[in-house]
Amino acid sequence: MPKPYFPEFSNGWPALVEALKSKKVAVIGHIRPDGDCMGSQVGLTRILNQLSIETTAVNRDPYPREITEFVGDTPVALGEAALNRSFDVAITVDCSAMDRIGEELATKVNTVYACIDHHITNPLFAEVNWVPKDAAATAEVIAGIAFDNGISIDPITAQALYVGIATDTGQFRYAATTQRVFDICGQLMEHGANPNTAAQSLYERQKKGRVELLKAYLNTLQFYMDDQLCIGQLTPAMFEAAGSERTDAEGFVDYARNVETVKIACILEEQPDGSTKGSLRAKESRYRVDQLAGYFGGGGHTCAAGFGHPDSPESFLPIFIEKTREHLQLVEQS
Ligand SMILES: [Mn+2]
Repeated sequence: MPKPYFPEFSNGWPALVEALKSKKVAVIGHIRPDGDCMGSQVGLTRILNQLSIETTAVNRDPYPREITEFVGDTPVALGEAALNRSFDVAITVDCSAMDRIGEELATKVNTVYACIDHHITNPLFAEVNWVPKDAAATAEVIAGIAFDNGISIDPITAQALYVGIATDTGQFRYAATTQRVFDICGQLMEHGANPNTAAQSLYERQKKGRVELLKAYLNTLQFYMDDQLCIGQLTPAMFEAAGSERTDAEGFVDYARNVETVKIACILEEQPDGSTKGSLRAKESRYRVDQLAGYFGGGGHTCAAGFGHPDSPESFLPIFIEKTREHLQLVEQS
């Protein structure tokens, strides 16, 4: 695929850099950060610092254990430090909406100058919005724009951006995995990204607690609608019994999604306050779980979405099954 990767946004890069000159910049990611969030924050923060713009990656929550090592010597303010950090300009990365940065940070940030993202439901809430909805990862957007502008990146930046793309594409399996993704990853490797060491850190250092949690989670899986819908459950008690933490459940929904007959998979997770968090996955993009999540006030991508609901999982379950039934009928008719 010929460059430029993102012509519609890359032309705006020089103006963005100009606007940030001599400002203190915060590159803010979403709560409960994942690989793409970390990779995008680390990547953009390092690129801006390289251009002598004082920039820090700011996140309400710390990064999960598996991805912390990719941060290297990047300036970060995470958790408590994020709330105390002062800055002039906010840029959000991988945030589908303003509230994804978390309530605590949102009260500090009045306006977001630039929003770089790839979520189909993004309402374009910043002054500058770089949100190509066909991109597989925010890290793909950042890497592409950097390469379009001839920026040379260091190996830590390249590896972090690579991790963002590798994780958000489900290791290059999801529908958004285009030739552009591979071209950009090839260019990231030229700059020092290493798929093998990345994969070892991401996938081959699982804690025993995660496997214990997985054992319990698999026992909760239930099938509905002629096995087209699979729902799993997680509770605070399960995390405690397994000696695991919230981030250990990352990817569990795929065990439900990967069943041959399943079109839509879901985890209903009981929150400490008794409410429900839903994580949705679709086998194909036409099943539009972003719309299904939207019925409950959530959003996301066509194949991966989420929502929160005030009811307990137990009382919400029949409501959810009924809505999914209606939704799938509409999809099949269209
Ligand atoms: Mn992402």
